[in-house]
Amino acid sequence: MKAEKIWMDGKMVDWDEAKVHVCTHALHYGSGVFEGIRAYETESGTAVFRLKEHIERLFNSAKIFKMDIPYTKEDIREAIKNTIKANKLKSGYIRPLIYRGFEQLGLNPFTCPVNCSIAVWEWGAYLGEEALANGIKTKISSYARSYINSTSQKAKICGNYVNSIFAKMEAIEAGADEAILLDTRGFVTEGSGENIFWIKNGIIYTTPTATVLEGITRDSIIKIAEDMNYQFQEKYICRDELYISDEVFFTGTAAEVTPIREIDNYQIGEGKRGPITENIQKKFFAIAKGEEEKYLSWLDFV
Ligand code: PPE
Repeated sequence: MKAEKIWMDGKMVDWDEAKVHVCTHALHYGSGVFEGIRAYETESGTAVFRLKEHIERLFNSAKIFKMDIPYTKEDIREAIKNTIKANKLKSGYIRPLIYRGFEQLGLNPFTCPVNCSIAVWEWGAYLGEEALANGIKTKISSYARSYINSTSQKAKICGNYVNSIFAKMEAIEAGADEAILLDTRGFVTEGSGENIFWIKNGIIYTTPTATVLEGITRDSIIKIAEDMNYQFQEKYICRDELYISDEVFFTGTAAEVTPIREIDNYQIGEGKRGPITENIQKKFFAIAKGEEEKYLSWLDFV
């Protein structure tokens, strides 16, 4: 993972020079918020997928975490496009990060400056090409998703991801590709960095948003599913309902639409990408690559 240039506080700097002080507040305490965005190659050039919604969520995360971003949404949008251009990136991943910088350590963040950076790089399939086609093996985590009143799930806060990293480490060491976290009551929430969908008798389900990150891919998939005339419902469920689903898949900017073929050694459906998952996945990629007229408004061309 490496590109040429990174945007840091208004300047384009060389990748190797994009450094911070070791006393950066966010490095010690996770006091930052970030976004994960993808750009896809289309016939009319590189397009950023749902950029407006990602910037909106970035500013909402910053608001929740009481950080004043010293730029406007339009500045950030321009900076993202300029960073893509500076790196001649055709398709890949975009990572804006707003973080408490260095002034003083100690938990009070208010004395520290709010710094901003935007990195972009080529990033193929998050869980491997093979995962997109054949599905992945997952494990219900022994780590509960952080209690809803512990921090904020609406905000994409750096420190929130410690919870996900514990779940991810456990999953990998158990021979799985990814974790599924339950909330403190035992209801299914999401993956370490993905929302989850399941299908039973032709109906597509996902969890309500209160206890999970309100994924932009999640929102896209709901709109796509409704457009394709599938029935859709939000529902709180326990782990066993996943075991007996016909199909299960993850959604996320990084993960895109990744089928799940196994959970806790239970085979899901036929143990491979299911037919409805495949239809939705195909539609999603066609839209992202600019092949669907109706959804062109989701693309922001560089
Ligand atoms: N839940 C969590 C916890 C999460 O981190 C993500 C995105 C999602 C749901 C899906 O949200 P969206 O991307 O808007 O559809 N995770 C980001 C970070 C992954 C990483 O490894 O870093 C991502 O996919 O970009």
